[in-house]
Formats: sequence, C-alpha cells, structure tokens
Amino acid sequence: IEGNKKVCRGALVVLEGLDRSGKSSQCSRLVNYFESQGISAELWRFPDRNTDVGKMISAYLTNTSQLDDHTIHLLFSANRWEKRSLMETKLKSGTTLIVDRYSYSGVAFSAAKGLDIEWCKAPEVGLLAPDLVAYLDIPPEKAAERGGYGGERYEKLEFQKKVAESYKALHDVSWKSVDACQPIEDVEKQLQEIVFDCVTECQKGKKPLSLLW
Ligand code: DGP
Ligand code: NA
Ligand code: NA
Repeated sequence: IEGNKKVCRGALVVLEGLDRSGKSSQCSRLVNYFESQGISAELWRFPDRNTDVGKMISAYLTNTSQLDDHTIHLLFSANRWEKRSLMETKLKSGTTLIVDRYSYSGVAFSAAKGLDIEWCKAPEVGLLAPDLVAYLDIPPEKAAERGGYGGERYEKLEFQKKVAESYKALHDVSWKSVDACQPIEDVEKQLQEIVFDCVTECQKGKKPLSLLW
C-alpha cells in the first residue's frame, strides 16, 4: 500500500572550508542540481543568523558586540542545537540537506584562537553526524586573493591560516577534499559526483543516522 511505503532518508551533506573557498555558491549549485534530478534537497547554513541566538552571533561577527571566546563558541553550538530536531525531521522525511558549515567550523575557528580542541568538540556531541563532509581545499593566500573579504571579524589572512591548520586535525572517514582552486564548474562537477554517491547510499536505507563525535 502506497501509504505504508518506507520513505528513504535524505543525506546530511556538509561543505566546509575557509572564508572565500566558494562554499556558498557550490551549496546553491548542488541544491539546484539535485532538484533537477528530482531529488528533494534543501540549502541550510550555519550560523543561521535569523534566530535570537543567530542575531547575537551576527552582532559578534560584525564587531558590533564583544564576547568571551568560550561564550561565542557555545552560542555557535547552541545555534546548531536549536535546528537539530528540524534537521532530523527533514532527513527522515527524505529531504537531503546541503549544509554550508557545521560543527567542523565550530571547532576549527575556536581552536584557531587557542581553545582546547576537546573542549571545543564537547558541546557538539549528540548533534547529527554528516554522511559526508566535503572540504573545499584552498591555500589561505589564494582565498585572500579572491577578494571580497567582507570585513567581518575572522576575515583576515593571518587568522585564516590558523583555521586551515585546525581543519587539518578534524579530517575523518566522512571527509572528502576537493581542490577549490579549480575553475568553479570543475569543482561543481566533482562535488556532484561525490555527493550523488552519498545520497544514493543513504537512499538504500543501509546507513542509519549517527551522532557526533
Ligand atoms: P559565513 O556566514 O559562512 O561566512 O560564516 C561567518 C563567519 O563565522 C565565518 O568567518 C566563519 C565563522 N564561523 C562559522 N561557524 C562558526 C562556528 O561554529 N564557530 C566559530 N567560532 N566561527 C564560525
Ligand atoms: Na564569511
Ligand atoms: Na560562505
């Protein structure tokens, strides 16, 4: 009976990388691609600046407010927690989520300030684990040359170099690197292939959702 048909779950796909690595445009392109293939997909991004917590984060990033490093770390994490149940509902109803930054940014940016990495990971424990993390790999100097650093708090070459180092400590089995210095269409093609495989795996129903970390 149609009504009893088991719904295949969507995939949780995260794009990570330095500022100006091209994540946001690649995320939109991926969502368009999946929709053109008849696969239900949504674009998500963290921080989600629309919530009350997100507004505090936005004020911090634009240097409108000052916060202790630990405090802002926990706010970024809270911002992911407040979207967790909706995330699970969407995935279970079959929607693939393409997420622009996630817990890896949370840890990489705070660790780049010198906070202990295990302390940084702790508040992320219990969030949904991505099925795939696509890392848009670009040397910090190259990213800076792209221009368009918007003048937000972290958009400085020296800091981005430290972030790049912290990201390296976070690679795990769900992680795939893509050379983000390639032309935008080549990055797009490569991402489509990697992510499509991941979505197919999840649709087969053999891969239960798991948790960080
Ligand atoms: P974006 O909207 O993707 O440009 O992100 C805004 C800035 O915030 C960017 O420099 C990356 C940084 N960021 C994103 N997520 C986190 C996080 O969880 N923790 C910290 N400390 N920084 C983050
Ligand atoms: Na940014
Ligand atoms: Na972005």
